[in-house]
Amino acid sequence: MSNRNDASTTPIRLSDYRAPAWRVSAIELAFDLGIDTTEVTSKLHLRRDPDQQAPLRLDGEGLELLSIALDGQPLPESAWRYANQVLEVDGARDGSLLETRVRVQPAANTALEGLYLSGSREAGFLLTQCEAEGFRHITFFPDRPDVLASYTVTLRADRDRFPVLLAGGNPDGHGELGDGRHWARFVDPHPKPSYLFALVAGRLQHIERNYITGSGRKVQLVIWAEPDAIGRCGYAMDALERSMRWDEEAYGREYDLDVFHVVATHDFNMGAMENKGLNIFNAKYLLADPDSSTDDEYRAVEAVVAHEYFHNWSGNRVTCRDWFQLSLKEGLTVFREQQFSADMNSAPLKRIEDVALLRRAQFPEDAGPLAHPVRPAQYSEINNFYTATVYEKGSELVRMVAGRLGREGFRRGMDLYFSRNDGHAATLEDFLGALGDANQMDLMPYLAWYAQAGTPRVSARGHYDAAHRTYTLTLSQHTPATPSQPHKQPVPIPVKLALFDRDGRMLPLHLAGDNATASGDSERVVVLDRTEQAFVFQHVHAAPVPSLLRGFSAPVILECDYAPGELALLLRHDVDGFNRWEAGQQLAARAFDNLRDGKTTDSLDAWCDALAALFGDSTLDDALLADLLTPPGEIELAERERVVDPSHVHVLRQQLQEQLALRIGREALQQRYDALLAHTTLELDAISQGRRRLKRRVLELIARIDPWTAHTLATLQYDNAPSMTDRLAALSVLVRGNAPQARAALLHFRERYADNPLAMDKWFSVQTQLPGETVVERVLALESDGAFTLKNPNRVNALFGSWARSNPDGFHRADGSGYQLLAQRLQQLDAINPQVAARLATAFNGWQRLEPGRHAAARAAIDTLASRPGLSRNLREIVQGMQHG
Ligand code: B3K
Ligand code: ZN
Repeated sequence: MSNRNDASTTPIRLSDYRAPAWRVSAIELAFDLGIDTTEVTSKLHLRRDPDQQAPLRLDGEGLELLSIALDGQPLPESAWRYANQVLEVDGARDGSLLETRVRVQPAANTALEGLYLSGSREAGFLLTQCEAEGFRHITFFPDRPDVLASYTVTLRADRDRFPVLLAGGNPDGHGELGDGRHWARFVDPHPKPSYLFALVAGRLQHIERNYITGSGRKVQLVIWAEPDAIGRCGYAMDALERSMRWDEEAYGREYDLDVFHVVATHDFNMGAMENKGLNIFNAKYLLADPDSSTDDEYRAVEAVVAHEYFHNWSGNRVTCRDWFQLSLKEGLTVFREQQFSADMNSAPLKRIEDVALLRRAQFPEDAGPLAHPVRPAQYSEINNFYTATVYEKGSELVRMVAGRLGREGFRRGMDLYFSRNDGHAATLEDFLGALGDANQMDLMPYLAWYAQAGTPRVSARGHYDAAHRTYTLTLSQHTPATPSQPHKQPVPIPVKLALFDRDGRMLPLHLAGDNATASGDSERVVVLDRTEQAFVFQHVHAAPVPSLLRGFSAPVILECDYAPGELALLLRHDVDGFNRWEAGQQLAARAFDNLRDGKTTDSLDAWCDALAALFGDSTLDDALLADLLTPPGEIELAERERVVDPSHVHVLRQQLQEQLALRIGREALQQRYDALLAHTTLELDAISQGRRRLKRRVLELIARIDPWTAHTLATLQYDNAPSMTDRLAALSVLVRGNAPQARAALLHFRERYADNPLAMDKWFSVQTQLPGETVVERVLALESDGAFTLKNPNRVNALFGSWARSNPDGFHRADGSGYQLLAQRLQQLDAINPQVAARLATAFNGWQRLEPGRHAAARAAIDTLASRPGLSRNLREIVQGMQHG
């Protein structure tokens, strides 16, 4: 356990890991709950490791110690010391019982870690957030994930103020206490780490449903929310049931308690939390109704409900030995969630969405000052490592390995992983070991991926030998240096590929040296595990076009010397929906280069022509067409530049879309828009969602070439929209286009949704997407709106997060005003909520490659922030990383 005070940035290192000297077999907790003060009594049943001599040390932060007793005897002050967030106790032995009583202050807890108040003092409720190290804000404990204990939790509180009392585990009685107070007890039969502890208390309403597991056990599913939100929980309940069934069918995993509680809160630092038997959700990922949620939000609710549920096995039953193994549960659970979403919706669209996210969020992280391996070697503040690298790249690593094993092999490996490690705290070696052992395969070479930061670059060169009818594909890999990792090893890179002839047909593959069984298939995987390798395909009758990295078979950047016509061919003919989109993305990036360099328009022409042709193809799925019509985003395009001018990137991307719109033609666009509009519904099925997605994209393209018409259509769409998806799409077109109609629509939206915080977040965030100079002024104006507060993480992210992350042109103002504003707010926010401040500070990522003027301005803002006294460990680690990374 750590022994650090707030001023300390002494890193914790993976190489320093030691098994705990003291464990806790069981903990009995009793809470006397109150909003201003809550008292917590804890009884720890201690076990000592006979091979270690260390004294008993327990983590505890900000606790007021009221009493302490060992084995029934009150301890004199000389027998314990509480300093630097560690309580050291003399005289404990194996089997001792340590009893402490502490006082904490929920209403004063603005960091939303430990026990805190959500909402107002009058109407709000109490809840906890423990991962990663929040439990030490509640009581003294060895607060590390490899200490697994059985929990018995008793809650006592005023019945009127806290009619609902919940904790993880199964209910084990409740009753009255007299003088208006009542109690409830919960017992969790499954030993768990402290980060999975949770309680909730307050005035909440619920919906419930019985679920019968595959083996016939009855489980009560209950979703809790505040009275104004309970009507929006039905979709989450359906999603929960689908998730439970899916995990039984896909992985043979059943739920293991009698009850499963889920609670929604508006005050939460992240998306949701998988506490055992008592999941707690940011309302953003639980509540859904057509009037206030978009289609994307519906899918996010389904995905996050599934993600947290899947953690019950990948995270809770098998947990992490230490926080360096975080991706063991997060990468694996993201992967399982992605599989589930692909099964529930469209697999290619899901893959497109996931890869787009990886490129937008993880590749820049891997290329910037905060780059870190999926299993970091050290950290100062663990909450800073819940990153796209640990989650999204972590999931890609699982996907690669799963792809190597095939569906059945992976299932066999997962069964072995779960059975070997059930009830234990495991490592990534345990994971790869089980998957490998179940398949007689050595997967340890994949550990190199977990240890090495940076995105590998794979370059592919093809050579066709007409005389011998061979096609030689030479693949090589190189991973650029990242902070503190100058030299990189080659990693195993599975490249799934196919070859197309010039008519767009897939060719049978005969790889030299291959065994006969695989020969003749039209798709296969080759593994590049050295710096350079050549793969020779035989009996190839004409120079083929390779389709590489199909389905995005490895998280790398592929560089291939395609001619524009070859990419256009794949965009038209590839049967792999993902690779079809991918060909379009590559071609669009080259079209962007054409516009920037002004030398040729070959790629621009090929891209526009291919898409104009596809636009007229009525067999194409609307949602896929919408994605095909969307070029890579500004962040992704900027990643390709050596020196970045975000305004220039913005202008060029706009021109790219203008060229596309002109090529498709205003008439064709408007006809398509009208046809889609005629089908406007409220339905949530895939076809209706696809129509809305395409309608938005078409409207945005019209706006590039005929703003007046687009704004007229958008105003009508806004006024008549039956769903939030259509309403917000229209509002976004008006705002981004600086349309005169935007003002009235914004006023209307503000009034209509004043009482709906999640909809109000959208009102804030859409306005941060204003183009150009005026956005900093708009952000300042929005800050003084009565609905803005730095205390609510969703609101902070809606305003500052959306601005700094999703509007690069509006954040990176040439005069540095954007950087100064963000740095000032980060300092204020840090005093309220360090986790949210630290995450927002990562918006400075990429500053080193900015053009000289912005580079200097960003550096000045970062340095000024770094020099401020009293920064939290969270924010300081990020800001110093930005400076020195
Ligand atoms: N495990 C939580 C994240 C906890 C973040 C702590 N700072 C949510 C999830 O990944 O499921
Ligand atoms: Zn998770």
